[in-house]
Amino acid sequence: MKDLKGRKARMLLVYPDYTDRDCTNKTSGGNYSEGLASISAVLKEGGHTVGLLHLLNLHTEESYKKKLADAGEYDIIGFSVRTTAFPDAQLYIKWTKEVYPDAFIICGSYHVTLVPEEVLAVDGVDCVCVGDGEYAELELCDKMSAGEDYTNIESLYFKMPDGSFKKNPIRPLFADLDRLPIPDFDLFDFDNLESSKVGTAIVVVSRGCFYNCTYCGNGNFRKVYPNKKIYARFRSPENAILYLKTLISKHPYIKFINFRDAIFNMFPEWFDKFIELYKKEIGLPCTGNIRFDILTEETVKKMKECGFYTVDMGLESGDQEMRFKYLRRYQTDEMILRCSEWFHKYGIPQLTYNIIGLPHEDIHKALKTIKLNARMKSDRVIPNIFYPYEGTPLYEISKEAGFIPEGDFTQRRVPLVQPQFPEEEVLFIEAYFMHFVRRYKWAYAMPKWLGRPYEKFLDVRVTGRFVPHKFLVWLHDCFAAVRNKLKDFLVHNLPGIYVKLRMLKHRKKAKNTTKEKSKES
Ligand code: B12
Ligand code: SF4
Repeated sequence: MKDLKGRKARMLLVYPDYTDRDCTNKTSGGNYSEGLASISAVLKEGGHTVGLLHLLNLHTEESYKKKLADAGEYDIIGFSVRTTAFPDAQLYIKWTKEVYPDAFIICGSYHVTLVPEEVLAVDGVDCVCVGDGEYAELELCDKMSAGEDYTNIESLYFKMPDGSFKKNPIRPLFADLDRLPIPDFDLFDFDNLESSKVGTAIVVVSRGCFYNCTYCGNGNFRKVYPNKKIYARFRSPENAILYLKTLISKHPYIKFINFRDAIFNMFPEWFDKFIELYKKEIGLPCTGNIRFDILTEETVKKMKECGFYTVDMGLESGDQEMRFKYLRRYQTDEMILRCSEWFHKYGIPQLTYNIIGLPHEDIHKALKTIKLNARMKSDRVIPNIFYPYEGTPLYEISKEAGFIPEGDFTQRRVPLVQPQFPEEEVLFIEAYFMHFVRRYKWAYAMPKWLGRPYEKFLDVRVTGRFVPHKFLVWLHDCFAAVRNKLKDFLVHNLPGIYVKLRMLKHRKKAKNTTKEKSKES
């Protein structure tokens, strides 16, 4: 039992914040994490000290130990562990124990919430936090500081001296997010975050989501709480504005707001009220994740007025059967196309998120995703390769079908091994997604007598038996490496030019959309 004998606790948060393990030399400013900034604000309010070890790339033992030593001395070391960061986190925990054998190690975040016992079983881990962590950690710091028994704290599981696990009940969620302090943005080297460099702030004014998409962890994250009904919550519109004002006053160079809330328009009434206030009080160009099925034309019109310069939408699959049967996203093609028309009408460019390589998918179904994007006239598309998160329904479906390979698949480019949708085809669709969306858009814009044969020609170029998928993927990888280097160079050395180019691009897009609109009318 650690006893700080009346001294306030010092906590170091370790955040492995990278997804590409091959980029040891890549310099990245990293991402903001609302969870860590919120924990820090609560602990600091309680008088404790908080530091951050923001790991922006895969570290070697030597570089990690040096960074840890440079960070100074701490009583508690907390690791934020999302699923794909878990293998590396285990290494960092081992190396931490070698440097500070007496450090108290706690792990939290999404992977821990999904499989707490698996994380607690890791050598060196003393405790794990299931679900939201602010007040569990505050209690831990307070009790450790006062020399009291801390093994009864709600939401924490402990490894006891005899190796057994002590699992405390999970504390109920509180409904009112306004009782949280404004996050501690300065925990991060905020001005150097990836987003700050392009004048953007990543903002999260909510917790959770009440939908049940089968590939997403949210359905399981909420199950851990005794009062899971209130899992999806937002700060009040007024408090969310206060959050933004605090952020902007500290970092006045912020010119764009990127709301990363799971679904920004989850509560339509809240959303309508918030965007009215936002228009009056903030007015910066903004974007966020929007769902089709709860949208009205009136709201889209208000979004334009309040400053939405683009919207992000999860389309995920263009095959309606896949959406209904495997993803539990009950949105028809008609509904999607109707909402998309509203965005065109009011001149808000659309970005869609798409998943390739879903269980039971094949190249023909994936082609439908490309085609639906083309019919929607999506302005930007992000194709992601499906990753089966443990504990999600789609993980179980993949496992049952025998698509999950043995051993560690966290670093595979295509995690599922499916005979009907081989790796090279998945990678090909991912690589050439935008290329084909553009071409199908042309096909749909042509008169039918020309568009139809062109569409058929494109179909053969995607799904034809003799398409050299593997070679084309290799070619694309070479091109992407050069393009990313150039973007990195601009962001890190000439950020001003990068922001200007980005603004120019958005202006050009907005102009094109207006032109298209006037042509249509
Ligand atoms: C905003 C967001 C982002 C932002 C910010 C990321 C971040 N690290 O916070 C951006 C856009 C950068 C992002 C990127 C990615 N994301 Co994301 N993202 C979200 C989202 C929508 C909300 C997260 C959030 O801020 N919640 C609010 C905060 C307050 O809660 P929190 O982060 O959970 O933190 C609390 C607890 O977890 C806990 N806690 C957290 N850390 C620690 C540490 C300790 C020591 C303790 C004790 C407790 C603790 O206490 C916190 C306060 O209560 C969630 C989905 C959702 N839940 O709605 C997905 C989600 C977290 N993302 C996910 C993924 C996969 C990614 C990417 C890997 C995607 C990709 N392929 O690039 C990257 C990873 C980037 C990274 N370095 O983390 C997954 C994670 C799944 C998993 N099992 O790990 C989620 C759950 C969505 C999903 N698919 O299910 N994401
Ligand atoms: S709507 Fe988004 S955040 Fe909510 S369950 Fe579905 S994928 Fe997850």
